Order: sequence, then structure tokens, then C-alpha cells
Amino acid sequence: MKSAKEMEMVLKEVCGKEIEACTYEELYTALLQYVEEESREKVAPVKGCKLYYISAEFLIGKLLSNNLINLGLYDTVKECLEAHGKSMAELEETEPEPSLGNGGLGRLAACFLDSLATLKLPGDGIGLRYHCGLFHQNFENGVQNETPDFWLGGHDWAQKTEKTYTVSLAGKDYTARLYQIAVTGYEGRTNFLNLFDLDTIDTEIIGEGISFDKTDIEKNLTLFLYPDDSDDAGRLLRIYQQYLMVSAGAQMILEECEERGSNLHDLPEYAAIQINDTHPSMVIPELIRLLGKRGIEFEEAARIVTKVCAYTNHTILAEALEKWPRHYLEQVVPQLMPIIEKLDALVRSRTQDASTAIIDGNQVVHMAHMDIHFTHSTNGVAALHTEILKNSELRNFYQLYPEKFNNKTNGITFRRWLLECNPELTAMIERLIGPGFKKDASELEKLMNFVDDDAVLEELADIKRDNKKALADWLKHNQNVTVNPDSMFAVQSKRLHEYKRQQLNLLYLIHQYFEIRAGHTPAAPVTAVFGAKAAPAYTIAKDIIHALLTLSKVCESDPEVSKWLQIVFIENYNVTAAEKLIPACDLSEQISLASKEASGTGNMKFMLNGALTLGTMDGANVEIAEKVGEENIYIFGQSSAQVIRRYSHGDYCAREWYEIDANIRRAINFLTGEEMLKYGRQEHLERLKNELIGKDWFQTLPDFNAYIVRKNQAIADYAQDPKDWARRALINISRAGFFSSDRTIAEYNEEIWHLGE
Ligand code: 26Q
Repeated sequence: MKSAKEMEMVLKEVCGKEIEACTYEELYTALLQYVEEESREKVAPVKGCKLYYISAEFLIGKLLSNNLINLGLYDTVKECLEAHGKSMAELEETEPEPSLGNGGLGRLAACFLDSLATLKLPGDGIGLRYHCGLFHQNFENGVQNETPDFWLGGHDWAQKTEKTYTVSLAGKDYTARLYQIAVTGYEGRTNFLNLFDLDTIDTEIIGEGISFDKTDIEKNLTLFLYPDDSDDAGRLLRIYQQYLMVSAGAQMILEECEERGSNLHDLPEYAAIQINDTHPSMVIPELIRLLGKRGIEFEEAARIVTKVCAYTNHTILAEALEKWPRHYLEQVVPQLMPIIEKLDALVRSRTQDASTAIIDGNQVVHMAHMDIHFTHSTNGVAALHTEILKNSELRNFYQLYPEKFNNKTNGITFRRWLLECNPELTAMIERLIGPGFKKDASELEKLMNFVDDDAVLEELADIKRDNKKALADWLKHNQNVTVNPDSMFAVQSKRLHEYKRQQLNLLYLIHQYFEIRAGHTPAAPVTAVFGAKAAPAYTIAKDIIHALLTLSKVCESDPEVSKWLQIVFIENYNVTAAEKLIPACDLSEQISLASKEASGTGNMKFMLNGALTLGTMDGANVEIAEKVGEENIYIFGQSSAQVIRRYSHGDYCAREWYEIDANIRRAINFLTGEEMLKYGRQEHLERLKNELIGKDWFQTLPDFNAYIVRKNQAIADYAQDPKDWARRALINISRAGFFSSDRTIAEYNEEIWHLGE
């Protein structure tokens, strides 16, 4: 362990001048270099099986503080900087956030990399080095606007290597170059995130907003994450991206395994590949193709690949299950088509059930079907989700391969989502139960000894108050909005999607507006905070954002309402914003339509930071409720069984609910009332209103009244008995241990991967 004095020497040497004389940029670059070197010291040779986690997204967040914490250097660096008048917070501002993911699936991949390295398991990530990644969001006149996020501008963590692989796309050879980000675990080993890219990418081709020529593969291939796929060119580009990732990845895997002594027939002893949703599914035929080129015949190759690969399903929404018209694949990856056809024939020899075919009667290729047939494990990401896969969504597959199906409830890394983002709470926990919880999260249980300790509860409440104040300062600085830290912070932050039902929250807030104006004020003032990006082509999602931004103005401009209710929408919600927001939350909104949210991981982050959950019995909320007990969570709404039944009967009629229920009618009509039209755009608001009355595919209206009752109950409890609220928050923290990604990764390893050292 270095002292602050020694750290000073290091920094002075790297920068070539006194710390006082350095800019933050210089200090950041110096620390990046130093951390890189320290991380490399922890690279260890691999013995036995190694994991390759292939994913289109790795939402890793900023790395400097995270890596310093994991290397045990954070306090020293902070002390050293402060001794020379420099602030860690300002230094952190210098680092751009890598923009390599869009939501839960990408953040999960990042948490998994942290846990693998912390548990000293050999496991690398494989993905793409997007130059602009996910778009940058800003609001203009109450509307989401997208611009490119040039995160690669300055110094970044991805080191260019000399390793390249040739990948054939549409019959033409391209050179994929490997970049590597060192992933260093908490007192653990160093693994790598391997990102592929072309040298020929050209950001100059970006036009208005995030538009660009989708056909110029050489220049655009890794420009953006999930390019708009509402047209053929966009969809083809996704296939180009996916194949670049899996082909370069598969070549790298085989090369590494051969170097370590594999004769490829024994590949399962050297490699385990986890396929993160269907985006990397082409790795299956690609590996078979590469094994074929090395002399292994098709049947054996298919058996080997099945043993090596495992598949995780992250969604049951039909539209997210990738399926490609056969002619797309014929155009982009003609070399894979004969293999996919053979795999399809093999499936047809195994079963008569046409619903599980890889290539269906319409000549559409189903990626998830290929995954389930040709991997040895298919897992869901929360207990309820896995049950739904087995019993409804993938029922026919489950009947074919019951032994392949298993659950791995998601988790989060406590290093980033507690130690890094909430140092005050971390310090309190450490003082009460010692430091063991940092690596063994189940030790948080020991906090149960303090749930009746008034001093501890008061301290917990003070910490929450400080975090709310810090968020308020941050919001003032970033968005020039002023929020009241003495109000209750009710937060819904996640991608914008109708199934997540930000629109339910919207209708509640409209309801509250009416109630306050009628003199029925809530038990405490409430600040409703949102953070969400909508996919650029997702019209209704953008309408929901617009309605919330407009309602925010309506509330703000009413002096009576604004005393009690404020709506804040965080611009460009990302990992950095989440780290400020989550520790400041009182009430965590997890209100998806039951059966639709595979797991959720935000729910776990909020719980760990002492928020109480208001949620439906969906995804991992079910397991959170089981761990904390019903007195310590606010559950409402239809059950997943009820929802599934409603869908199968096809008898949900939103208009009937609208017509029968005066509360619902009042809230929906308000969308196009004069107050809203004063600030908002009629076209957007009317479209949303019509959608809610005419369709409401995610059944907002049947849960509306139950949501109002539960939420108002939570606000009343918060206002009336702050000590009891703190007590229940502490119970939530102490029961959060199960949701550590260390536990999740240990389960994957014991049941699926069986990794070596
Ligand atoms: C598919 C086809 C075409 C274009 C895009 C896509 C696409 C892109 C991203 C489909 C899905 C995604 C991302 C899904 C995702 O983030 N799922 C979330 O995964 C989390 C981790 O398991 C869960 O906690 C969330 O419940 C789940 O929504």
C-alpha cells in the first residue's frame, strides 16, 4: 500500500511537474497511466477453463475511481490530491463516460466483469468499440433531441493492440483491430474487456443529429450502438456489427485456446462462452465454420460448440427476440448460411415441433431458437422470469430440453453501487459490522442488529439527507433546477419503454395535481425524479417524455401545486448520473407491468442505498419482496398470472376503463387540456392520449387506482414516522446481500462455466 507521499512522487514523476501546477486533464492522464500499470501487475496466467462473455453492450461507467477503489488506492490518491489543493470530484468530471451500452443488459455485463475479476475467475468480455455509442440526450422545447456522444475524444482506457483479425462481410475482407480495457477486481485479478473496431471508421460522415450513411460499412460500422433499425439499411448494419464482433471474437478465442494447448476437440475444457441475449448468437455458426476450416467435421463441431456455449435470455417481449429474414444473412454473412441450414436440418431431425425451428416457413431465421438448441444452458435473469420462460414463452423448448433451463437472478457490483457511489453509507456500515461485506455481501445481514438502534437510524437518515443535498447541488450545477432536499424523492430511472410504465407515474402525477388544487395536499412534499432515454425511433416513448416535461412546467407555474409537487427530468441519464441519483432516493419506482420486466437491476441498487421500493410483483421485485418482507416494500397491481391470462383472453379494453372510471378519465383528458397545451405540443399529447384510451398495450389503467393508494400510503408513512422509515430502509440494506453480482457469478460458475483459476 502506497502512502500519500509516495503517490505524490509518482504523480510528479509522470506529470513532470508539481501537482499544484497540473491541470485536471494532466492529472487524469497520469493516473490513468499509473492505474493501467498497476492493473497489469495483476494479470495472471489462466489455468483450466476461461470464460468469454460476448455482449453487444458493456455499460462500464467511468473507470478511474472504480479502479482506484479496486486497487486499494482511492483514499491515498484523494488524500494526496487534497493536500495539493485538488479535488477528487473535479478530477472525476474530467473523465468522459464510455458510451458502450444502453441499459440493464449492458450494465449487467459490466457488473459481471467486476465480479469475475474480484472472485479471481478468468473471464474476459468481448464486444465492440463504438465511437459514439449511445446518443447524447438533451431536451429542447420539451422534446428529446439526440446528438452524437464523442466519448473517445481524449485519453481513454481502451488500449490499441497490434492484434487484428480478418472478417468477411458481404464477401469483402475487413480488418478488425483489438482494443483492450483492463478490468481489475476488488483485491482481485485483472481480466480484459476486448473490444473490436475497424481502423477506417470516420465520424465525419455524421450529419444532422445522429444521421449518417448507413451503407458505408467501412466508415460507419462501429460508429453507433444500435443504429436506427427502422429501415433495411439499419437492420443490415446491425448484422454487420454483430458479425464483426463474433467473428473476430471467435478467432481470438480459438487462437488463445490453441496457444494454451487445446487441440480444439477438447475446446470445452478451455473455453466457456456466455451469449448475452441474441445479439452475439452468430458466434454459434461462426465457431462451427472456423472449426470446420481446422478439419473438424460438422456434427462434432456442433457438439463441441453446444458444450462451450450458454445463452442468457433478458427479455420476453416478442419484438426484442431477434429474427432476421434469411436474405439479410445471405447478403451479409453468406458463409454462415450453409451452416445455419445444417443446424436447422439437425433440429428437424430431433423434433417434429415446427415452432422450435431455426428457419421458419417464412424463411425467417430465429436467433434465440438457434441459441437454445445449440448451447447447453438457457437461463432467465430472475426467478419469475425463468418460470415464465419455462411455462409460457419458451414452453416448447422447455419440453424438449428441461435440463438446459435454469435461473440466475441478476446482481449488481457493490463496489460501484455502494462503495463508490455512497461513501458515507459505506463508512457507517463498515464502522458497524467491519469491512467483510465488501467481498462477502451476505455480511450485510449483521446490520439487522441495529434496526432498533435510534442513533444508527438517525445517522442513516442524516446520510440520506446529505445525499439528497448533494443531488440537489448537482442538479443545480448541471441543469439549473432547484429541488427541495426536504421533500420525498421518488425516483423512476431506467430506459423509457411502455412496459416500464413511466406513463403510469405520469397519470399519478396528474392525479396529484388535481388533488392538490382541490386542497387535498399530500402528507409530504414530493419531488418526482425521472431519468430515461427513449430510442430515437420510438414515437410513443418520446411522447411520454414530452408529457412529463410539459407537466413539470404546469406544476412549476402553479404556486399552490409547486409547494407540494415538483417533477424533474434528468437530462442524458447515464451511469454517472445514476451514481448521484440512486443514493439520494427515498422511494424507488419499479412499476412495470407484471410479467414484462425480466429482472430489473436498478431496483437492487436503490434498495442497497436505503430506498424503499414501490413496485409490482415483477422481475426481481418478487425476490426483493421475499427478502425484506411485505411490511418493508410497497407492492401493488395485477399479478403476472392475471396479466398473462388477460393477454391470452385478449379481452383487455382500455376504453372501458376510461369510460367507467372518473379518476382515469380526468387524468387522461388532462393530457390535452388547456393547462398542458399552454406549454406542450398538441400532436404529441393527443397521440399519447389516444394510445392510452385506444390501446394501452401494457395495461396501465387496471393498475392506476391501486398505484395511487399504495404511493400515497408510502408518502404518508414517510411523513408521519421518519424513524420507522429509516428502520425499514436499514432492513432493506441488510437484506440486499443476495443481490450482489458476486453471488450471481458464483452461481454461473458452479452450474454453467466451471472455470479454472
Ligand atoms: C433487439 C432487436 C433490434 C434492436 C435492438 C434490440 C435490443 C436491444 C437491447 C433488444 C434488447 C436490448 C436490451 C435489453 C435489456 O437491457 N434487457 C434488460 O436486461 C436486464 C439485465 O438482465 C434486466 O434486468 C431487464 O429487466 C431487462 O429489460
